[in-house]
Amino acid sequence: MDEPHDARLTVAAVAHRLGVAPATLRTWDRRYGLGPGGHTAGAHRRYSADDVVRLQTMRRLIMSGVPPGEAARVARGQPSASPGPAAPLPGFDGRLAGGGGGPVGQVLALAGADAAVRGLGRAAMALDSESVTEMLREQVARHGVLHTWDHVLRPVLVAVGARWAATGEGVEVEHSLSDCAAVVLRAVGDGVLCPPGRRPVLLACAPDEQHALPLHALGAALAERGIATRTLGAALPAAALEAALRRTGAGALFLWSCLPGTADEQVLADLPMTRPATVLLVGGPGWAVERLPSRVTVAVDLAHAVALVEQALGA
Ligand code: B12
Repeated sequence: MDEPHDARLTVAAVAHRLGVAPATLRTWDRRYGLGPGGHTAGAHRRYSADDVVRLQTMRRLIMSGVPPGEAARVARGQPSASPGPAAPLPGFDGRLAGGGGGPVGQVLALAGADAAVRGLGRAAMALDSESVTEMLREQVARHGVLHTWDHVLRPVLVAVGARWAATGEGVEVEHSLSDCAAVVLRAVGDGVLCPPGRRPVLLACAPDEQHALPLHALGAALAERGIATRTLGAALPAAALEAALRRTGAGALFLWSCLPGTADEQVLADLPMTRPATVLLVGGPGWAVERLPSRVTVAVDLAHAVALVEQALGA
């Protein structure tokens, strides 16, 4: 039986209920035929209870990692307004990392990624820090820091960054995910000490550079190999970097810059010449390699940075 027209929901109301943007609903209508049933051109778009159930299924399956076309096929085939869960597709467990209740409704471009990456992406988007932390802890314990960084965490970070670049949204996801990751990565170094007589390894960000996570990844990867580091964190002013170098007589210094605006190559040129010399290493897309002083070595990825520090220490 048809519902009265005013019992039906507007695009805005459905979008709110599902936690997706109204534009997403219009795309699902246009691209996948998941629009309001009985909608005729010119009339106001109103969704019935059946339509909403189909859209809920669509959202739930996409959040589980099912490609949208496949999710739409299942959702379109849904016969009635029963709000029960859609049958899971093979390979997808149909659960939302955030518990399934809240208005998550936003996905990262992680098509083709493996289950660990998609799971982390879902939990990150749901701001579910307990799950994010647990998943990262498990990955590090099972596969180590290098694998976890390059094959699990980094793909999600890149996708979150790409989403921000495309929509201007998700800074809260960047903060939450980075915070959880920093907690897990820093814990790897617990109990790893710098042996007496060994010159310390300093890790720092360039002045004004807030992207400190790669420092924690490097610290953790070195800790796994028994090498302790001292992390000076985000946005270290040039004078503080110089003071730290003088006071510690570091054996190696690694300086990270993600943004060209934070990478001042002169900071490196101005560092004091310690004796024996500190090995100067940099990493991150911010640096203009041609402007770096000749005594500076560029690390291209995490494994390379680890190898360069090990080499600097003669390990
Ligand atoms: C998390 C994050 C944040 C967090 C940082 C929290 C923290 N504690 O670190 C917060 C929210 C603070 C933040 C702030 C900002 N961010 Co931000 N952020 C990111 C994000 C998602 C991850 C950063 C990261 O860890 N990158 C490291 C890895 C994951 O990046 P990658 O590209 O795979 O790395 C390459 C190399 O660097 C190298 N590599 C990878 N890992 C390692 C490790 C080592 C040791 C080595 C040597 C090399 C190496 O291999 C890769 C191939 O080249 C990136 C997205 C991105 N793609 O990086 C954006 C991103 C870096 N941010 C960006 C921007 C614009 C900002 C802001 C200006 C605005 C904003 N989004 O809020 C501010 C600037 C703050 C500042 N002054 O520094 C842009 C930068 C664009 C540009 N090139 O100018 C990015 C790229 C997002 C985007 N796609 O546009 N951000």
